[in-house]
Amino acid sequence: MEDMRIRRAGPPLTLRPPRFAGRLHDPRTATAIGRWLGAAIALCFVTGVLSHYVQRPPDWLAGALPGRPVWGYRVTQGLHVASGIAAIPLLLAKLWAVYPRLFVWPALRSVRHALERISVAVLVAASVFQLGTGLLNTAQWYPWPFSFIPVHFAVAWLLLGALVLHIAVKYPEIKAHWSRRSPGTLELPAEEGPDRRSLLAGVAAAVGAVTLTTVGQSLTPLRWFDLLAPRHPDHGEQGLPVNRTAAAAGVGPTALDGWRLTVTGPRSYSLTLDQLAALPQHTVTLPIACVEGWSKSARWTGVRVRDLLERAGAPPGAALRVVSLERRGAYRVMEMGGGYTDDPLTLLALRLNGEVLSLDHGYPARVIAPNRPGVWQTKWVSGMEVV
Ligand SMILES: Nc1nc2c(c(=O)[nH]1)N[C@H]1C(S)=C(S)[C@@H](COP(=O)(O)O)O[C@H]1N2
Ligand SMILES: [Mo]
Repeated sequence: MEDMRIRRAGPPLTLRPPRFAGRLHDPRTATAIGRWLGAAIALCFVTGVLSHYVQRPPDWLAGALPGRPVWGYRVTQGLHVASGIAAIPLLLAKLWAVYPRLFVWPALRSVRHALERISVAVLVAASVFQLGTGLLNTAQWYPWPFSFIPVHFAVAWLLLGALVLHIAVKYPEIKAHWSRRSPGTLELPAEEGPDRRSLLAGVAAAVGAVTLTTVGQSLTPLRWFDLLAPRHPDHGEQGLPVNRTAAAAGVGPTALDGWRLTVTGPRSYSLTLDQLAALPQHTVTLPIACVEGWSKSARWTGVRVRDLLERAGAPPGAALRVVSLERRGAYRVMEMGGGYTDDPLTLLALRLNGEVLSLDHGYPARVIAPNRPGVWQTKWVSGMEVV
């Protein structure tokens, strides 16, 4: 009783949201950062969708995927991971620039305003989710109960939808603040001011720093600066990083006892390693382009897959299923469309950079094909089936 009386006597109790002034939280700053963030997300989305369909093509596409350019997947996946990493400082800066709007009062002014706030909430949640899960995936760390690929793919579309909606809703403001010279609203300062320029320069420096210290994992001329990426192109036996070791895959020397390659088709056969090595050998230079972002070119020597298929009586351009010795694991069985099997660059490789494949690189035989995700460069091959 006493308390209430005293309070009633004082000044009226009102919730006062914090006030934010200055150029760093104004729409011009939000627009300046937002367009770079939008560009990074757009690039990340397009390359991500491409990567998804190359890795998991629907049936109608599987036979049509091309082996050229040989570096195609390396470039699109490198861009996907680089644009995602660059988007992280941009997203943080953008959220910092606009967070005062969390405190707008009244919180909901109209139905339209409520919908706008919900769409921003979805946009922020989807962006944080995509960049967070994507970054952890580059480190092969999956601290969540769901399967990464389908969820990352689905949320990408949610993010795209929320982003398109956001740009549509904000279009008048974006237009007014797009360029320094546009008159926009009256309160827009005519000149940029040192504070905004320093903020934008700081954000650009952060983007440059995270890019420079990670992009060398796939853009190998910059590998000297690759300090922060999980993989370094130069670390790994025979001059190539290893993604999954033989020990991790449960492939030990005993698993190799009596190894033979079995080719199943109209005229099935099997070969020992010596017989395989006695067939015509070809050498190709092709990259492993891992979906996790690292990539490195290497020299591979082995038998052309199309020669092996022809020997099994398969028609040219037949699709193929490849089975690994590995007992479990998502990449034990791989399917390959006719575009790859017919390609003279697609090999069942026995040697890497001039040496017999090490066990970690897939001894005794592994697949190497052009313009394909690393996950499908199957190691420890034991069987090939004409489909
Ligand atoms: N059988 C089998 N093959 C596999 C894998 C696997 O887990 N099992 N990992 C793939 C992945 S994700 C990549 S990036 C490449 C890496 O090849 P490397 O370890 O020889 O560099 O192998 C692929 N081949
Ligand atoms: Mo990979």
